[in-house]
Amino acid sequence: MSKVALITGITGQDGAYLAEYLIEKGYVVHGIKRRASLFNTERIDHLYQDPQVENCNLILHYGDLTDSLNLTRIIGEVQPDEIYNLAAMSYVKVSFDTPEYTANADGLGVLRVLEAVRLLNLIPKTRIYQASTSELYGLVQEVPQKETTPFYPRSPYAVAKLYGYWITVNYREAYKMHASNGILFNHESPLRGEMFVTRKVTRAVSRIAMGMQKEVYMGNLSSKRDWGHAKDYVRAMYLVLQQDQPDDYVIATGVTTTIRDFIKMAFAEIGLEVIFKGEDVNEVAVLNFIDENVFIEKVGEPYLEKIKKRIGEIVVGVDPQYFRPTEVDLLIGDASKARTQLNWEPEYSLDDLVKDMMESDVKLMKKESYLKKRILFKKWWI
Ligand code: NAP
Ligand code: F7E
Repeated sequence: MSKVALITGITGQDGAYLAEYLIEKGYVVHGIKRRASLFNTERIDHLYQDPQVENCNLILHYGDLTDSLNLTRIIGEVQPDEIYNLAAMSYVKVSFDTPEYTANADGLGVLRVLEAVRLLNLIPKTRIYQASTSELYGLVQEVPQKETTPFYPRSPYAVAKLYGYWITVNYREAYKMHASNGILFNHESPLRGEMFVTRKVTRAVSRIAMGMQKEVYMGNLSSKRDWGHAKDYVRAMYLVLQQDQPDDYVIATGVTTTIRDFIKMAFAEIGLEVIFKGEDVNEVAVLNFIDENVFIEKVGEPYLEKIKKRIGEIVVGVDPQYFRPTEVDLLIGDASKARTQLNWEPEYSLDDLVKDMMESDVKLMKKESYLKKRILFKKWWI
């Protein structure tokens, strides 16, 4: 008999990779998808099967983490062996604009899932993974951060996730649920949402290289993040639920990098060197040097003449609209517990991640420029 998993947030970055991973392992995967005016299933379209297909192994349900009746009905119908609660309003900056909704979806949403499992008498059967986050550490109280580091959330998103973390622990202790938190540090991929900093950078660098865009405006260039690859991190989620005992785990690479250095790495990946000058809101990056062989190999000869004319010009600036009211300056995780108990190791380095994202975005932008598709790049939300 195949195991049955239910993934909330299946249309997101992690939901898509996790669905693919579990289907490869022979699971039947059910996913909860919000109703939207567009399909919004691009990340999982390659996995989709019509429900009429025999032994269909991906089944989607309309639902929302703010709707407990609907969650209880779906969980009752699906009778999952494992629930991965990945759905969330996950963009920290927007949580300052929509704090009440964020608390509802990211905080109370977790309670709704746990309570549905309890009310449906599924505790002996269903294991629950809660998508907790390194944002819980916020104003960090210890470096590096591990499972025992005190939390100090710095955004409505992180405060909502704090509730999600503790209600998961409480249901585990109160009702003996197999409910675990993965405290995941930032993880990225070619499927990362375009508003998050790494993807914003890899898209912009690809477009600048092809002459589709002059420059990109960023927020705080000095904050530091511990970035891993989402493919490694969904594997950790799976491992968390395969343990006999539920527990909480930090998942991180142990390497931290500034936004500024990530930008340099993205340009360097396609043979472009940028130099940062100035300070604070006046900081800029200027195109300094082109390794023509690398550029031709990674981007293509037709784009070379145009980019050569841009040497000495500004390609990155700062716009304070991207600053946050309270910032998380430094994240670096210690995943020793996951390494020892889950036997989890990341396979991708930061270099591998940058390469994967740049290759994908160069390809994507070439296709979009060929199709002359209008890319809404300069919209304020990215
Ligand atoms: P993501 O790409 O933003 O995906 C979030 C998913 O949640 C999407 O499928 C979204 O649906 C869905 N969603 C949002 N609000 C919902 C609601 N009210 N009801 C039902 N579904 C809803 O996020 P991700 O990067 O995959 O992250 C997955 C989870 O891990 C999130 O909980 C996030 O907070 C957490 N996390 C992420 C990271 C990271 O670095 N990626 C690190 C730590 C923790 P739409 O497609 O319709 O928007
Ligand atoms: O910002 C700085 C920004 O939006 C990273 C979510 O998945 O990971 C993510 O949250 C850093 C911050 O991710 C821009 O100020 C500078 O310091 O990519 P981000 P995040 O806020 O760390 C955690 C673990 C989650 O749980 C969340 O769900 O980059 N930054 N300039 C910028 N950030 C953005 N987005 N855009 C900029 O222009």
